[in-house]
Amino acid sequence: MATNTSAQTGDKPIQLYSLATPNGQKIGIALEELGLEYDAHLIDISKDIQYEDWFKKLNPNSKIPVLVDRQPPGEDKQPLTIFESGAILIYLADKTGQFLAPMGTRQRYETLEWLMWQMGGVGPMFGQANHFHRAAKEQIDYAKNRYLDEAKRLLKVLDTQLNKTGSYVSGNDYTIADMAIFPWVQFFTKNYKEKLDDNAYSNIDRWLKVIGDRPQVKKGLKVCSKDG
Ligand SMILES: N[C@@H](CCC(=O)N[C@@H](CS)C(=O)NCC(=O)O)C(=O)O
Repeated sequence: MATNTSAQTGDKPIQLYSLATPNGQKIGIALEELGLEYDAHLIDISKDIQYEDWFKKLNPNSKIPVLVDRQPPGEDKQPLTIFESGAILIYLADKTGQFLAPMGTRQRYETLEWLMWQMGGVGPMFGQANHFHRAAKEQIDYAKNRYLDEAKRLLKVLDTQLNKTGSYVSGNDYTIADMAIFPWVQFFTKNYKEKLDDNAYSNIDRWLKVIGDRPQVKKGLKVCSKDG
């Protein structure tokens, strides 16, 4: 099978290598919200493109998303390559001064706390729940229950937090933490609706609607989608 040896590139300042999975969608949403110019390159992980040498040079961990910025801030004008969706969100927020409060403010660390909660909890647990319920070659009840229970617990934590703030995840402002959590929670509550208690997450329902109605979010969710 012929494989690419170098990264596809376009002429925009930012090059995004991604796929419209929840981890990829976070970055599509952020780029649309920030109004930045970018070229989007679809990486089909079902075809193992992430294991090709050119991609491993961008991310040695062989996972989407990856972002290359040819116009990074600061003295060093060399292109900046960055992987891990949480790191990319912090980078874009710092580059533009939007959706993350400035250094030293309490608000910044509250947002980062919830961003890390998504990266260390929601992503891995929802991902494993989905794997054992939908993709695993064997049916392993222990694993199915363990990850589904943990996903439900995390949803309850989020619902309680949204009840407390009455608006967005880390307070009154819409931030990169909302952008990171939204695609995973939307995916999970849609696909596992029959396994979740009815009306258990009314604060999440409100928040999903507010964010899901944003035109930038609607557009961002489709970036690098296989459906075009
Ligand atoms: N912690 C990483 C997770 C990225 C990740 O798991 N990406 C998946 C798609 S959602 C992937 O590229 N999987 C390909 C593979 O595992 O081979 C991030 O948030 O960027």
